[in-house]
Amino acid sequence: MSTNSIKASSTFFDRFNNQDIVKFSLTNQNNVTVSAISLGATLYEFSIPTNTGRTNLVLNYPNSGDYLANPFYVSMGIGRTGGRIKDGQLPLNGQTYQLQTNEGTTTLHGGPNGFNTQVWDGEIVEEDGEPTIQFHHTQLSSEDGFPGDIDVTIIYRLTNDNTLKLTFEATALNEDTVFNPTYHTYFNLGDNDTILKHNLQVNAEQHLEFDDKKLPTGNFLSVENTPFDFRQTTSLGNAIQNMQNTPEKGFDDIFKINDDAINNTIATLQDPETNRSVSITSDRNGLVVFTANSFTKEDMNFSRTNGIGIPYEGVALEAQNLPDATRFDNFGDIIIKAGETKVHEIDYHVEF
Ligand code: FUC
Repeated sequence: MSTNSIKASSTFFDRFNNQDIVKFSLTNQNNVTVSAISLGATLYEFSIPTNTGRTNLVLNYPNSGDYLANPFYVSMGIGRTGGRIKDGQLPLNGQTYQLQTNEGTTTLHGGPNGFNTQVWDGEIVEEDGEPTIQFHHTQLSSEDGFPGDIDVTIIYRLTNDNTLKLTFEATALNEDTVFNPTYHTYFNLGDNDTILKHNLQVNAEQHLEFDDKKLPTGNFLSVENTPFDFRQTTSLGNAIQNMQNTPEKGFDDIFKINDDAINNTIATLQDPETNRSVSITSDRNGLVVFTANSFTKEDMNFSRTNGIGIPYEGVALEAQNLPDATRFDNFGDIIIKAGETKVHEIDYHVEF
């Protein structure tokens, strides 16, 4: 007889590029379900029971093909490196590696063959008496152009206090390389089509200055007296309103997490209408906030909005190290030495 308090299952999801895509699910004692599909190790569902049924707090699509039909990485696993690398040129150990590019001259989110494009080997693995979802993939240098091959495991653990713990483990198999994965999770906690009524709090005194390609210049800007000031719980709708004079008409920005918040709560998103919230814990110094300003009606087959995309439909909160970190001395360490293993964790704690 099983004594697990977390229930696990796996089912066929669909066929994509001649491969079976599998969906794995975990459900806790409060009837909270987390599921993931093997394409991109994507977070597919983080659903809670409600008075009328269930609500999924993350954006998703019905088919695997929908995920790569647009450039928005909807709730997908991102790696080797989240964010942009200037000119696709990775400085490492005094050398420069030319990577594959996928946004003009820039390498974005691991490039055109990044983690999100891979079909991961998934399985339910019991750990400490509870099931977990574990995705495994060996990312080859010959595949994505980064130096060295890495063995990567992404683990989903769900607790009975409604926390999803995402762990990334990477071992550099043969050369020094870089590892700065994230999840491109778009939350919409409410019952509306947009997040404009949500509140956001971010433990960041500073955000990054960009050039005109959204590449970091290396300068840190104070959030004080700007729409970037989320130190106190702030209306996201008002903040977005105050960004209407920017090309993005919203946020697509990188916050530098305060030192004392690292390994603790870095940000909290809440929907006052439904009283639902998610708090994010991370062991790294960056958070991208992307308010889905440029979502398009076409090519975004969202389940939530019946097959169309809507600007501000969700907010992507991408916990990671500051991007392009080997270019700047003070951005943090994303290097894995040959033979070494590095582990990172992002936790989402929901309340409802
Ligand atoms: C974020 C942004 C990018 C891009 C992507 C889908 O990471 O920084 O601009 O639009 O999301």
